[in-house]
Amino acid sequence: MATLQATFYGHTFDNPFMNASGVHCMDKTELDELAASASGSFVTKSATADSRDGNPEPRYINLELGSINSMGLPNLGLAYYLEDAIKRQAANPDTPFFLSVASYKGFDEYVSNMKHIQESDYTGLVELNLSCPNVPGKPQMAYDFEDTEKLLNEIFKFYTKPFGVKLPPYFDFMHFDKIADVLNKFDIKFVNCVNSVGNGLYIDEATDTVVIKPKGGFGGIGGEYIKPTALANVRALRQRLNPSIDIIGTGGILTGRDAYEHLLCGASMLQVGTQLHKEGLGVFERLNTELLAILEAKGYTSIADFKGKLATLD
Ligand code: RRO
Repeated sequence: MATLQATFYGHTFDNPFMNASGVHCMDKTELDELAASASGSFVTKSATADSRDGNPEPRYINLELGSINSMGLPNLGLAYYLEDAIKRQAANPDTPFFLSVASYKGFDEYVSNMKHIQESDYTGLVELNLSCPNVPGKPQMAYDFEDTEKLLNEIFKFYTKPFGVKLPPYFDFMHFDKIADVLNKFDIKFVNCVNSVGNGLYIDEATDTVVIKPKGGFGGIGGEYIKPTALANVRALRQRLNPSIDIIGTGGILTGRDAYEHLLCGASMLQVGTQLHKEGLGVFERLNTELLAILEAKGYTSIADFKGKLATLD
């Protein structure tokens, strides 16, 4: 009998599946529902220092092959998620989850948000989102390699708890090399590849208009459209990062086969965004069943049997 148990930063999860931040994780009720679902773990909506309403609607649309969004970091504020996280951790110390933290204002807010967490009683995992594509007028932190290094230097001056970074997709080997060089200088515990493919544009065939209101219709693309890019980023970073840095694979996971491919590329945990939005929490049960069937058909007994073992043709 095969197991889907996932090992990640010294923790063992029942299975590698979790939500991607932004989907079904805005408040305590949604987080409770995730915790009670067949997901192996979960992550909170990326928090900013102050609560935010986000960008004007419509700001998220499901498409045949994925989704487009420009939510603009709507969230209930870091204090809300942190207080809830402290309570959850105290109630279930052996059930780790991820607290996602971002910044709307840039560098200084990233630092002060991490200080806030450092000074709190929360000792669990933090996913530092360096890749929100939807803040009008603000570039993504992780596309600026110098600033990313400066930020991590600043954070490591005071931060002592485990954290990882959520990255945008990169599209050039030079950029894979550069971000890996930066990240390998620090004791980060994981990277998450990838956030949505930033600033795509979808046009409605019936109306000849864009489909979301913010930023003239430009928004982050998720779902089926982005699986090859996501797999490339997981694989390229697995080949370049220190082995102690685990990888969360995110992007285009609709089926057990998609999950299996992310694991082959070297992911240890898997996040589901668009398909969770489309299908609801039942997606986790289905993905578990489909992935387990693949392991059994191939004669594997655990994820360790094939994780990172993608074959090439040379
Ligand atoms: O809230 C958003 O607009 C958003 C965020 Br913070 C993110 O990291 N990725 C995304 O696609 N949307």
